[in-house]
Order: sequence, then C-alpha cells, then structure tokens
Amino acid sequence: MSGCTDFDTRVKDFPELGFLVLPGFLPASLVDRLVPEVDRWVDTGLRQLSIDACSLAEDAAPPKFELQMAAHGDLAVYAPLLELLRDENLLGPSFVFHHLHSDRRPPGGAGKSWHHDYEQHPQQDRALPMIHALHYLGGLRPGMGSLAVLPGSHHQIAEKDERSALGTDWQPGEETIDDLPRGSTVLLHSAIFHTRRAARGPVEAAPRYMVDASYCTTGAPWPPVKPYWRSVLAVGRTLEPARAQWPELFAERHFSPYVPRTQRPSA
Ligand SMILES: O=C(O)CCC(=O)C(=O)O
Repeated sequence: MSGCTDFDTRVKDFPELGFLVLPGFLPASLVDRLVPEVDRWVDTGLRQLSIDACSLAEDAAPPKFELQMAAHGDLAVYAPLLELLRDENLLGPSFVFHHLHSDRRPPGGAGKSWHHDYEQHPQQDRALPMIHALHYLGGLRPGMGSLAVLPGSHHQIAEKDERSALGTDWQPGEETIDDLPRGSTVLLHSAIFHTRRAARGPVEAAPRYMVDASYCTTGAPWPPVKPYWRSVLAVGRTLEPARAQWPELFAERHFSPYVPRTQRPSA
C-alpha cells in the first residue's frame, strides 16, 4: 500500500469497522468558543427546554436551537469534517445534516447501556450510511467515563436497544476509547453498537463535554427525531458555508414525515 498513510488506511477501514478516531481534530480556537456555549446551554435550562419540546406538536419549538449558537453552527459545518464525510468510504458526495445535541455531564456521571443510534423504523437494512460525529471537547480519559464500540456490529440489522441487557459490561472484541486529547472527534457509523462507561479510577474534577452531530447519505427519506426538525434545518440553511457549497446539507426533501417516538414501528 505504498503512498497510503495510516490515516488513509483507517478511512478505508471505516466501512468494515464502523468507527474512526480523530484525536485533536478540532482547533483549540473552536473548542474555546464551544465550551462556554455548552455551559450556557445547560445552565440556563435551554437544553432541557429543547428536550421538553420533543413532546410538543410540530408547529411548537423551543426558544433556541443549538445551531443558533455561533460556535455550534460553525461546528455543524466545520469544513474539515464535511470534507472528510464526503469520502466514498464514509458518506460519499451527497449527505444531509440530521441533528446535533450538546451536553455537559457531571464528573462521575452514569454510563449508558450498549445501543446504536441508526434512525430507521423498523430497522430493516443498512443500504445508506448515517454517521454520528462525537466531539469530546475536553478529550476522554478513564476518569471521565470512556466510550466503547463493537467494531463491525453496524452490519447487523438490529433494533437500537437490542443489546441493552448487557448494560455497559465489557464485550469480546470491543475497542475502548479513553485516551483522547482536548478537541477530539470519534466518527461512528450510527448503527455500530457502543456504550458510555461510568468513570473508572479517580473521577476527574472537570465535567465531560460532548457534542454529537449526525449526517446521512442522501437517497432515501430519513426519519426526523424532533418535531421541530424543519425549523432546525431552516437555521442550518442560513449558515455559511452551507448555503454556497453544500446545498443538500440542510434540505428538507431528504426526510420522511415526523412520527412521534411512541408511534414509531419496531420489528
Ligand atoms: O457519551 C458518550 O461517549 C457516548 C454517548 C452515546 O452513546 C449517545 O449519546 O448515544
């Protein structure tokens, strides 16, 4: 494989393994702007209001979306990320933004059982990739709570919670990711099974910041997850460089009608 860097190889392996770790992917200047925005998002209750609005009607919306915060908007359309996603081994040339969540978890916070996040109701194929970009603003260390993934598990057609009985237990073949510098990103095929473990060893004093943004290859209608999804996309369409260079990135036509969580069919 002469001329192929380690990075190229890892990108080529993405379709098979379903994850790609990008240590220090985000510039410090962007991370420095994101952290206070996440603090404000959590401390003022805006995050909770955005969650509460998920149980309201489609014409209701929370007072603010993450994309309306300047650094979060910049993150959603961060050019090196979009350029990487357009690689044929990831999403390919045409993809659409799906959603972005921003959170700060307290030191020593709880884990989250094995699950995946591929949006399809019911789960029936893996014809088109969806990718979650997990941005760890403060990095990841065992004392913050690690991420573990099951490489290759995105090929299995399974409901999101099919492995939840495993809790956050160690699984054969898993990869644990717990040593990342500030501003690191992990790309996951959204159907890969993964878990967040509670902190191990001495718990870090600092909170755990994670912003996750997801994107889908176009070609079939994707189910929206929030009733106010159209308003979020409308904000996205105002962002530069989305307007000029990525005309499909916030286009409504790549989505199916919104179905509330309680009415979504499962297998
Ligand atoms: O917090 C993490 O590291 C992973 C979060 C996660 O699995 C999720 O939000 O679906």
